[in-house]
Amino acid sequence: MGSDARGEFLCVFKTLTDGVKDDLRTRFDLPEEAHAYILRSMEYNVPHGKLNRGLTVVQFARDFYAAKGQTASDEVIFQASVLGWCIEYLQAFFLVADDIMDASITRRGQPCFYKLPEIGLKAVNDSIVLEALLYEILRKHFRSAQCYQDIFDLFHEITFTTSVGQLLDLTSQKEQGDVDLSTFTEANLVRIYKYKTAYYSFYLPVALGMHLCGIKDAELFDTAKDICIDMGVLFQSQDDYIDCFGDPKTTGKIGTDIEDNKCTWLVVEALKVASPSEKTLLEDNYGRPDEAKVAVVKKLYESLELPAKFVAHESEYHARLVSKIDAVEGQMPTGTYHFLLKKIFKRSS
Ligand code: DMA
Ligand code: MG
Ligand code: MG
Ligand code: MG
Repeated sequence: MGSDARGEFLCVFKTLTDGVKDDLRTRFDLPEEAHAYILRSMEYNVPHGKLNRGLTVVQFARDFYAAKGQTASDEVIFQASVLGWCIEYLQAFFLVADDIMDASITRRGQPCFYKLPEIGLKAVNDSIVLEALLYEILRKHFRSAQCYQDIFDLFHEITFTTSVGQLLDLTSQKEQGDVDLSTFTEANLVRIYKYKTAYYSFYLPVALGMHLCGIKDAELFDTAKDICIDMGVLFQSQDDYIDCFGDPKTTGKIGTDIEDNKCTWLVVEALKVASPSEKTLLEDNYGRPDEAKVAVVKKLYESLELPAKFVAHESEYHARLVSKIDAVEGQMPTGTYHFLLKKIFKRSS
């Protein structure tokens, strides 16, 4: 999918935004200022990411029809784009809230929404408005579609799953300064990854594409889930890695995991090889909002050769995913999985 696909997808955002603009006017008796506030939040928080989740729905529709020797109609591509934007709204809703909870500073190369002096904790409500807009858009465009109920349920189910994942992420940390290394286990890590990231980032776009294309076979959804969850686990380990070792100019966000006492790939991996004195060093420096202490942890990660271990981990996961995808060839179109894998393998943003 080239840059024109991204351009076309962004055009649909404009159409949807114009629709929301008009609907807000007829729906509520809003003063101009409140109307502008909602539109600003949408423009600020929804369209500036990589759009991988949204574009995946469109890719799935193209691949599904291509596998039958057909071309997806403009109507199908538009519908897939609407669903894609619904995921991007869902993502905006999660991220606005996530940045508050993680005390983050920047997102997608701009200040986190709550960090804007005129926004602050109003961003809590703005995240709720973004979620509500998803369902407004969905109803407007899918109310009479056969797949509406399934899609509606799926969005709710996966929102619930993701919120449970966020809860696990947030409660895996003790309070700042209270470091309990025993909770940083691989089992806890994978559970957090699966629920907070994999379902909404990978399974949701594929499953929406499947519903849109009329796929009903529950086994095919299970197969898709299996591959997508693995991909999501890889993706979140990358997110953890670049939180510490990425370049904020490329990632668009300044890492906060060490300060925030998070259960991450890096800390779990460090504990597998750390000596007793290195574990004490972690206990004394992890989970504190102190630049010097964060630097001590980063240095420890480097001396434990975590960057090299990460390269190996990524390649191993990639190889496993390729064979999983190869194994379902013929059962379902696999182009979308390769599209996703290509987007994420060795990513730096
Ligand atoms: C984010 O995990 C998960 C959700 C559901 C938004 P994270 O806090 O590691 O993400 P980021 O690094 O982008 O803040
Ligand atoms: Mg975060
Ligand atoms: Mg978070
Ligand atoms: Mg992160």
